[in-house]
Amino acid sequence: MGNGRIGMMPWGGIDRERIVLNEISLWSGNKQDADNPDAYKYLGEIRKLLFENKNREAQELMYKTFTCKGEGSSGADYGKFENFGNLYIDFTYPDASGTVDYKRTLDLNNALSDVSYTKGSIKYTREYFTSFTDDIGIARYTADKPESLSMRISLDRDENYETYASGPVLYIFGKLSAGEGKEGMKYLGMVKVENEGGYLFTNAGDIEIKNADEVTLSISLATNYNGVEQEKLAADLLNKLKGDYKTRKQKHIEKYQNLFNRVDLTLGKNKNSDLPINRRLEAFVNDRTDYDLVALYMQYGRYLLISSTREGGLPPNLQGLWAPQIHTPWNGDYHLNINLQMNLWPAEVCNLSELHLPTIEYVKSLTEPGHKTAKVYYNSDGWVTHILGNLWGFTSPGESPSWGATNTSGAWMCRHLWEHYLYTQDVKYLESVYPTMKGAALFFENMLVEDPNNGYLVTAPTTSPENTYITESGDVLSVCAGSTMDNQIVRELFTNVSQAAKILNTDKQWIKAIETKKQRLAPTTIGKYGQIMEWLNDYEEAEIHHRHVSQLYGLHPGYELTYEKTPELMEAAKKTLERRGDESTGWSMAWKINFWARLKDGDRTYKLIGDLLKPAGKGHGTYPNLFSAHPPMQIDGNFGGCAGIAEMLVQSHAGYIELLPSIPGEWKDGSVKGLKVRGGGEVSFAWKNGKVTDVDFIARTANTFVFKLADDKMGISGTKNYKTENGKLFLHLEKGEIIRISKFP
Ligand code: FUC
Repeated sequence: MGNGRIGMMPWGGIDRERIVLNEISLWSGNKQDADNPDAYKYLGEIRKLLFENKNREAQELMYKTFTCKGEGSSGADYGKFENFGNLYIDFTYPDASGTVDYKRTLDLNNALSDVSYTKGSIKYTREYFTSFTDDIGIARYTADKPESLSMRISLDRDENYETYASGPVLYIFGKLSAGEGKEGMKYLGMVKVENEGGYLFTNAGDIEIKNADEVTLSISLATNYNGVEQEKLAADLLNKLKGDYKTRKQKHIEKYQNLFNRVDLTLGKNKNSDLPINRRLEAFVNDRTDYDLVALYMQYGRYLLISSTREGGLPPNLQGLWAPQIHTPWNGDYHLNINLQMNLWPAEVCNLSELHLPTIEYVKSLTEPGHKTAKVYYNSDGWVTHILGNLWGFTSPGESPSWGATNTSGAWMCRHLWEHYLYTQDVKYLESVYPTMKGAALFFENMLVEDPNNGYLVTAPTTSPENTYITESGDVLSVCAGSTMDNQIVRELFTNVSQAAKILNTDKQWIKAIETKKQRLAPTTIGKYGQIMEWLNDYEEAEIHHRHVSQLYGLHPGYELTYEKTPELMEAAKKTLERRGDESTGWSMAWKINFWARLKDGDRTYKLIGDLLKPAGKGHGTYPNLFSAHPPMQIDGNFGGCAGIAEMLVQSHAGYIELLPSIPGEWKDGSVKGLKVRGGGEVSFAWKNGKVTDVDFIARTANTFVFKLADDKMGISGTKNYKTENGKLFLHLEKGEIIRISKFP
């Protein structure tokens, strides 16, 4: 459960219930200056070594000089997203006989969860939600016979906490660690216990309920991030609770549904579709006709995004906001060489555009520290950030150049700023993010350097995220100049910033300079295996099945590669994916779903969905609660998979809107409602025998919308303002106009 700020995971135990609590801003660490002031002195030498093909020496020098100051991501200053604590409910039952009819549900339509079971002759029911309206968590316990509920309620955490009870309220509070001499974050959690019938006893550290008819826990969590008074906030939220339970629950559902109900997907059920989700996943291994599971997975991704971020809040981190531990893997941070980006892939297409904004605000907040980092390391203007991202504005390179040197992360994030504009066409918004995009471009305008071996302007030093290559002399290295991903990202950034400047009618001269530099970037090139080269040299990769497929950035999320513009590169992209293989970490398979969808191979796309949904066990795939397994659990795979399913249904990146670009042959019939397209439209349609039948399209903004229609025998109603040309339909629509495209009778 989650409402974009607080997260809860009720584990549903019968004798002992554990509810894992999270709050999105609960981070240890604090602001730090991690920029190494001496780094720039070595930049020239590192580049010289690279251009003399002394890559090993360049890398060695980088390890000594061109990293962050201090311990980087393992340091106390950097910090980590931490679990808030655990709420335990230990039950005593009047009838200790065995449990039957146990059932646990997560209801995506209403953002509710429940547990029910029978012990002896008594049926017990629990209901949970994290209220979108009251901003607190709820756990409610009932039984179908009076006086049947007895329980002990307590709170704990693995470290840095105190807990006590006073009256009907349990408290947990503490202060997290930060770097030396720094103030750690403070937090306070309150659980208010209300019983109907029976007795409530307050002990020193817990609350006991005896023989109640009904018990409700209201869970209020707060931190002092951004100057909030955590004690006041936690108490205020509880004090403000008004109205009866039913009304409050109804309001929660309504607010949630404002977002969730925008999209609907129907793909068809089979005999397995009503199995419990763990069994359903197992059944899917051998029988992939449970198409409804795919629809569910897409909606689950939307549910998770709605639950883990909200306007005015923070982006979803590596665990979304569902960390069961203090020491979250990879610090539960904002990794910026694929992970945070992937979390937001569904935002626009899946009609949750406003949920993109917290991440966009986060990117804006990096420009100030990133400006300093740009100066200190590269003596460049603008701003830069590398792969590590935390709550505290960390922008320096990571402590190990093999993964920490990538400097196109901020530029990659800028595609999110631009895409939000493409989907909303909101010029005022574009104005507000233009300085951030421009700052990222200024950095590369200054930082790019000519590679004397080929005359191209390259990023140097850099890496192709986390992958290693083998040199002719047998060295296995990461550091290089001008990786393919960097070239594609910088080309895209320069293109987008030029377009933005034109729309905003500004920076004419500067844009010319940027355009000139853009022409001098290395093109995406095909190598000896017919693959897309990952580096400027056609090196062998040390790990052929490496999880990152950064050289295909231009296929997805970028769109430098399309069948229309670069047919040979599209074939080379297929070869690249064949060489890499399908099975990998959760997020890597999710990315491959998107790649194959862009390659318009529906059957292969579906095969990858099967790989992603494979029961994870201890490996990669999907856990029984549908969380993605890197392993361990990492939320990006969920979001990437969700976006990939949308990408199978609608694409709008290549200058036109295409429906069903990449569904498998076996998805004969289906329908989808409410997906968004670039240009500012919303599309709903049905298909039969793999062919689109009816399309309802709403222009959310005035524009000319171009459709590529497989079937030209379609009729248009609702407008006369259209023409068809070369298999494309051009519709000029005013804001709010609704049209229907349907098959002629
Ligand atoms: C990237 C990936 C890892 C992991 C980490 C959080 O660095 O290479 O696989 O997902 O992020």
